Amino acid sequence: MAREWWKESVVYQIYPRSFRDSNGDGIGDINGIIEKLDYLKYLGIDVIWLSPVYDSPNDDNGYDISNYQAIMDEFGTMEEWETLLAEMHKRDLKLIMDLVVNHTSDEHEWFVEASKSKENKCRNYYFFRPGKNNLEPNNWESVFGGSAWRYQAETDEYFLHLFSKKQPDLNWENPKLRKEIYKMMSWWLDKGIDGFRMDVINFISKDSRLPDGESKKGSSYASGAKYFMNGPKIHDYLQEMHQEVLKNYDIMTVGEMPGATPEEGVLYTDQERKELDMVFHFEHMDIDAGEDGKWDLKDFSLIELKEILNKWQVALEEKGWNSLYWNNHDQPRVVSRFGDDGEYREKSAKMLATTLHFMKGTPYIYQGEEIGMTNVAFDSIKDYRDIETLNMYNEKKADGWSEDKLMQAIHTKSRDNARTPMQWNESSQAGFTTGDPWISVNSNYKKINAEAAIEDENSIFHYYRKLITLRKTHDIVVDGKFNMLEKDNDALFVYTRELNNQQMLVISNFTSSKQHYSLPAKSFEIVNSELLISNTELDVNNEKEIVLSPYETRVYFKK
Ligand code: TEU
Ligand code: CA
Repeated sequence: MAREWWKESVVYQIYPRSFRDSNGDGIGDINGIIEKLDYLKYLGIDVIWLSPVYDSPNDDNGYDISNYQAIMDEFGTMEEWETLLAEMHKRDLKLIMDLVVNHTSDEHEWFVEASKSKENKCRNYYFFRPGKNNLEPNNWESVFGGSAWRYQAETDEYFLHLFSKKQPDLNWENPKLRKEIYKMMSWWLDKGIDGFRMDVINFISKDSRLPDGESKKGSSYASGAKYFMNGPKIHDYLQEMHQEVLKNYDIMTVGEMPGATPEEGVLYTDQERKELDMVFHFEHMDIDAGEDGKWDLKDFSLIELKEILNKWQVALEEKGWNSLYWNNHDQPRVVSRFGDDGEYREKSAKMLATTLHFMKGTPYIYQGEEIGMTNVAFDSIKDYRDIETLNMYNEKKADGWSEDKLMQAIHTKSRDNARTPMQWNESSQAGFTTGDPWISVNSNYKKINAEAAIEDENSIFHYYRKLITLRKTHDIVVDGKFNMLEKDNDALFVYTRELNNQQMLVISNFTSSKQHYSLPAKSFEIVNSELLISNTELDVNNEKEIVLSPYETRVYFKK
């Protein structure tokens, strides 16, 4: 069946600051990535999503861009970036870059210009508004805490920043601004990149009235999400972007869409609508958050997780395409979050990978996931670097949270869990740097590192290689229809895939205890099926009743 290359691909996300430092300044860089391309090729991935490497003051580690067409000095030069792209293409690896166009850095020349006067030609590239009754123009809060508005005395107005104070939002209502963005996108695509991951792209259309959000009890600010998520003109802008830029290239696009529903996911990814190819939704990333948001810790429910993933599989079955991910640079590490990073670390990491990779969609592997890297638990807030974490610490401390409660929330949910340096080997600093790393290495690196994983044929790393190979050798993994079983089972994640007369059955035990399961005769004929992969040594004789050991996973296949 002829299909787009990105439907068959496995994507690996690199957070450059933490991947590999080649010059000893403690910061990952482009030459460090070049050093590791053979490792990535050996893993078997096809595409690399590179988090931002553009000029940036690093208020939000590169997601605050001051020049879209220059490489951040700490990461290297444009020539080194060109070499990276050439070396990737030489290895038949594709590169998608991170497109961050909901906002720029406040050090971007557009913003520097815009700040000079209300009449400046760039003023309307951003949201500048007068205050109201000595308050901000509305009551929206920033994703990183506090007001989403920052006052500028020079012109006696406020500007909108949904993220940090140094990340002013771009005004997409302005056709001149949109044209500048499209020109920049084409400039990168003409260099030969293979697509974009688009940062909070469903935030770019705001309700132009910028109305107040519903105030929360005891908080002076409110979420404005309903007025900027999936906003009034988002589809117009994406279709215009497709018409002006995207349609001219054989590329892949994935939109990061906090707050998107499956129904919106179809609108964004139905190829006939000529918008994007796939989206990252967040519904499964919010299930261990209470009503006060991510820091309000809550145990996750497997039934809810299955409900959400099933909803997205079913909604995008006919039209649209799913991204499949557990991890990225903003999320805690999945083996600590939904698995067991203690006794069953390796087994649960393999189970989680199996459960994800046999669903329908394009799977994403975040750096370190392939070796089962875990969350980190630094003793002191001084060891943390992420602006979201540091703002939360100060804000909640002022609200009276104890040090224990603060650190427990940070250990569980901080984005720095994903940003400790990649663990390459057991030498000092895990082989990430010969200098002092910008953030400390997780102390478990002597046990958990790529070199040890490559040497151990039963490692998570080699298990990921098998998963990727199975995707390449079995059409059913890409094209098969998904069907969730055992929806009300709070211990087992069970589903089938079907393609013509082929069938696949995936069974995963999400618990640390044994689980009994009677194979579903009607939806999968176990007889004459083969065991495709498992994280457990099994003497399978196609019995009807099975007992799954802790975190055991099995995949049966029948053609
Ligand atoms: O993230 C968007 C986003 O919503 C994140 O803030 C995420 O949901 C949250 O941090 C989870 O705690 C994108 C980038 O991935 C993130 O790194 C940036 O900080 C953010 O946009 C602003 O560019
Ligand atoms: Ca470096």
